[in-house]
Amino acid sequence: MWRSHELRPSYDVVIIGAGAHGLAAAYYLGQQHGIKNVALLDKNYLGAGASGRNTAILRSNYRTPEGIPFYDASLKLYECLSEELEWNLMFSKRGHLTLAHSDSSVTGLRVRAENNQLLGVDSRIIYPEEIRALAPAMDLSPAAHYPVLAALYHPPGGIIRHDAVVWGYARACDRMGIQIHPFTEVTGIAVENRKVSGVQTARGFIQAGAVVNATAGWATTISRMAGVPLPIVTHPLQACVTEPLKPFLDPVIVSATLHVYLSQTDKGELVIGAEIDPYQSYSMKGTLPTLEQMATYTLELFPQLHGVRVLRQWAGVCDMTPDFAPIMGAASQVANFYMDVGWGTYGFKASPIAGKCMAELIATGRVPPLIEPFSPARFQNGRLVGEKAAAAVSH
Ligand code: PYC
Repeated sequence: MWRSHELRPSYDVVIIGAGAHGLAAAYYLGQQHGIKNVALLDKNYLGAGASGRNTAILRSNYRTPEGIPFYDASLKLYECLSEELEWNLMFSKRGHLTLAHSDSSVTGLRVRAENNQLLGVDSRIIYPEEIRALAPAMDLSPAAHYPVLAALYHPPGGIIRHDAVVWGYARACDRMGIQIHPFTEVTGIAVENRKVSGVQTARGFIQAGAVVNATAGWATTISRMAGVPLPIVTHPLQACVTEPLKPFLDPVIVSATLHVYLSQTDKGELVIGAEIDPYQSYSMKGTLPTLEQMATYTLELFPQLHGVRVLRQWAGVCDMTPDFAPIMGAASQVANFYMDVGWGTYGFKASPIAGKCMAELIATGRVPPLIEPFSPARFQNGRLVGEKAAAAVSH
């Protein structure tokens, strides 16, 4: 899939973080811009971070005029990615339902549906009769604790095999001669005359023409090494998977009110996710209270699942920004240092378009219009992108 290498003394671009974002940036640097003297460094195995820990949901039903076209472009890249990478990523476009349990949620989802439609994204409000047709196993009775009043239906949403995304990009990078270095921790970033010039790793020093921070939950620890502060805090996000069941659930189901979202994999397991942990931490372990919450809230929607066994539980760490939108662009404090961070709970869905835009920025020096709104400068000029209301995860 990809080869091991000695570190070269110097690379045109060093990408820290070999998850889906870092790999996608490397892939598009090579594929679109012919820049192949690129190293991807990761302190762990490929996909050990958020790329292998998310609940593999793809969607573009965001809320803001900045977020909607960006995630839509990502979904469109995902649609063609199996063919492009010659690797079956098992994208299963089964539709995505965000449930409303109160009148105010219905109003919020209606605004989202209208924003989506105005920007060409397929989303609409549906009511219990149509919800029942899409998810007949869900409890839609008016007597439920939190009756389902309506849902935002987003047919192009679905799930994908997240490890395959990592492996597919990694194989394609390797085929272009881009070097992937797992288990190569970055311990320092060299800055000379306000320019990043190289990276100190546990395997030695390497010079770099440009350095990209694509380290998700560890984003602040890396950017601090370059003297670049970030308005980011790291919170764990937990998920679990059950034993396989006969297929009974087609769409992805999300309830922010119940702090839960779930889907059934092609193998039959239920993948269930929680809200972010309410404290900052780098822990990637599951906790019993959150497991109890995930089970309780899932049973509110699917009471028939009592007795189903949970096979595994885990956490990933999320880089949360104040406005729930990412930070993408060049640092203003030091030259040659680029950030693809602040993804919070949305990062995996954005991997292809984030990588493509970062590659364009690094190769051409021009900021692609799609990522202009996510510039780090927005925290100085007050132009925040309020994407919180489009979260599947309640915060
Ligand atoms: O935004 O769809 C989402 C999501 C699901 C899990 C975490 N984020």
